[in-house]
Amino acid sequence: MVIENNLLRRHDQESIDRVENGFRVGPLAEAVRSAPTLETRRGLSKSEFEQQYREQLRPVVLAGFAQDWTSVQTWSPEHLAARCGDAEVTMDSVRGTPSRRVAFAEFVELMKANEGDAEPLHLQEWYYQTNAPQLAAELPELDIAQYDFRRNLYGEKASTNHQLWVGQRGGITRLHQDSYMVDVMHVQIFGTKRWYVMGPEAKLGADADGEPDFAALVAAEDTRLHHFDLKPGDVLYLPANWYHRIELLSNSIGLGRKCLDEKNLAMHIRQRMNEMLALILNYDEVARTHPELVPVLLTRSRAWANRMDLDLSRLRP
Ligand SMILES: O=C(O)CCC(=O)C(=O)O
Repeated sequence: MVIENNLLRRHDQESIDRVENGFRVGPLAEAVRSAPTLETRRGLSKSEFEQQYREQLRPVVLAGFAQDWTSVQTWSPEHLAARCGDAEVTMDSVRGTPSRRVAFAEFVELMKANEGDAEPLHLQEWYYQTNAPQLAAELPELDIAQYDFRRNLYGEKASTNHQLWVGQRGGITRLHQDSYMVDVMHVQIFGTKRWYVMGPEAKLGADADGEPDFAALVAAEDTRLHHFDLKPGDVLYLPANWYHRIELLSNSIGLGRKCLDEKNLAMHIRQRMNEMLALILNYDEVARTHPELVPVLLTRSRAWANRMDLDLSRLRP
């Protein structure tokens, strides 16, 4: 088995905890405080976005790009509880914490009862279109996101699997890269989130004592560490494979949507095939070496099959 040398890319709990700890104390925590903010543009046209950012793989914050959305102007956790309180959601699905299925209204009640020093509650990756599709009208398509090639690959349904992220001040989404070479296009709807991002080449190796070498990480030019705050109406574009970690500065609602750039198509397919072939042809080893990932991969594959209306009992439809 090949061991992943870059700690930022490992999925085991110990590595995730070590990276998270690096954001709290030591050289990375210090570097973050003086890290530059991400380039921010206001009033950018679609063609300017295409030429100056997407084609050049440059991340950018589009300030106020979604400021006219009804959701940005009217939503709050309480507002959503009144609109779709019965929808079942998975609370605290953050890695390492036990998750729990609750009705959305209950989640909001628990948030209210949980003010103070308690561990913040977080609802991550709520695929709201499955059980609260009425919300979609207030989260309109972004013209700058039309390039999402997943429509051509999987059909309209599978390409609109946007997620809502709803959480409480202090909540954290730990550093990760998104799978399958998709770009991040995140819309901040309510509250403020602080993002920490690093370029796809960022590498965290071990020092002479076998400890994570955060000093080397922050010294390397490739790391491209930035931090910035996303406010209601702002849209973030992060090209594929940029690492991101998020801290909720207040109670927050964000819309996570992904876009597959056609130039990443081959790598996207390769990753999905790798995943599926490993599960089919090498299940025992995958289950032994990545026990935490197996249920996630199975769930994801089932969700894709479902959205693509595949009949899994037949090989040729
Ligand atoms: O908002 C968050 O906490 C995480 C969002 C995220 O990781 C994404 O949109 O890719």
